[in-house]
Amino acid sequence: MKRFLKFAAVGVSGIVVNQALLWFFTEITGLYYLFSAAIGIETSIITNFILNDKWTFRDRSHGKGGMFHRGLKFNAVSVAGLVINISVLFACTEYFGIYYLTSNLIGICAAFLWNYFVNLGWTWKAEKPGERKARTGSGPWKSKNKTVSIVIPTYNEKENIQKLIPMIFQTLNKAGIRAEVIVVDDNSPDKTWKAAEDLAREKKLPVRVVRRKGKLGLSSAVIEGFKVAKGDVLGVMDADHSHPVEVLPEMVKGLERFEMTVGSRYVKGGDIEKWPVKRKIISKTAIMMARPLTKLKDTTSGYFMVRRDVLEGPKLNPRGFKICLEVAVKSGARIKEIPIIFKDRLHGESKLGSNVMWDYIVHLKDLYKHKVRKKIKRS
Ligand SMILES: Nc1nc2c(ncn2[C@@H]2O[C@H](COP(=O)(O)OP(=O)(O)O)[C@@H](O)[C@H]2O)c(=O)[nH]1
Ligand SMILES: [Mg+2]
Repeated sequence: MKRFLKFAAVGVSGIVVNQALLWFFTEITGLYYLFSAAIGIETSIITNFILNDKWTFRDRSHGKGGMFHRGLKFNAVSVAGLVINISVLFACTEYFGIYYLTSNLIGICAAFLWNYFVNLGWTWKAEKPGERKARTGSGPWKSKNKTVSIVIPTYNEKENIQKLIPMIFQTLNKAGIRAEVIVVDDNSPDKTWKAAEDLAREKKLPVRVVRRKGKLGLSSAVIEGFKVAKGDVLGVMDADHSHPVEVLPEMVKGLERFEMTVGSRYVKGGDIEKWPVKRKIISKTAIMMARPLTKLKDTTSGYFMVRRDVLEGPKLNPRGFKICLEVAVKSGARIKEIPIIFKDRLHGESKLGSNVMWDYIVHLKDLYKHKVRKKIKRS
C-alpha cells in the first residue's frame, strides 16, 4: 500500500512538471504547443522514473539490466499508459456519452493502474532468490557510489563511541566511500546516546541515534538499526574498538564479489590480542559447535557487512547476541572473511554476562532447527 501511494505521489509530481514545461515552452519561448507538450511529457516520464527508481522501488533497483534498461521499460509503459488514457477518454465520451472531463478522470485512473502494476511486475520485477545468487556470481555489483550504513549497538560506551565515530568516517571517506552511522543505544546510564548526538551535531556528521527504552539485547538493537539504515550496504561493529576500522574499506570492496564480508579472527592473518588461554578455548569450542551450520570460520564474530538485498528475505531472530551468525545462516549469503586482529576493549567493561554461553546454545538450537527445516523443504 505504501508503495502504491508513493507511486501516486510521483505521478502527481509528474503532472506538475508536465504542465509547467508545457506552459514555459509555449508561453515563454513561443514553441508550438504540441512540441511543448512532447517535451513536457518526456521530461515528466524521466523525472517520474528517477523518483520511482530511487524512492518507490528503491528496494528493487539493484536488479539485473541496470538503470538505463529500467528507464527504457518505464518509458514504454508510460507511453502505453498515455495511449490507454486517450483511448478510454475517447471511448467513454463517444460511445457512452460521458462528460469528457469525467471520461478523462476514468482514463487517468485506468492508465495509473496500468502503469503501477506493469512497472511493479516488469520494470522493477522482484528477483527470485536463485536469480540473486546467479547475479552475485558474475558480480555486476560495484562498491563505487554506494553508501554504507554502520550500525553500532551500545551500552555504556560513551568514551569509546566519541573516539570511534570520527575514525569510521575518516577511514571510509578517505577511501571514497560515503557512510552514515547509526548508534542504537539502550538508554545507557552513562548517556552514550547523548554523547553520540552531541558529537554528530558538533562535527556535522551523518550520525543517527536510536535511543531505546532499556537494555533489550544486542541482536534486537542491530535489527532496529537495520530498519532505519538508508545505505546500500549494512554493516555492524562493536563500539569498544575491538574491531579495527582499517579494514572497513576492504569489507565494502569485498561485497563486489560476495554478499557478506566478515571481520575474522580465525583465518590466516587474523588473531586475538591478549586473550588468556581459557577464553581462547571457550571461543574455539563455541565455534566448533556452530561448524555444521555454515562455512563461516569465525562464527562468533560481531563485525560484518552485507548488501542490503541479503536482508530482504530472511526473518531475523532478535533474541541472542550472535547476529552475524544469524544473518549468515538465515540468508545463506556467500561470505568472504577478512582477517582482523581483535583487540581488547579500549574503555569500560564487557556487557555480556554469565548466561552468554546458555543463550548461545539456545540460539544454536534454533539455527539447527531452521537448517533442518530448510533441507526438508528443499527435498
Ligand atoms: N544496544 C545494546 N548494545 C549492547 C548490548 N549488549 C552489548 N551491547 C554492545 O554490543 C557491543 C559488544 O558488546 P561487548 O560488551 O563488547 O561484548 P564482548 O566483546 O563479547 O565482551 C558493544 O558495543 C556493546 O556496547 C545491549 O543489550 N544493547
Ligand atoms: Mg567487546
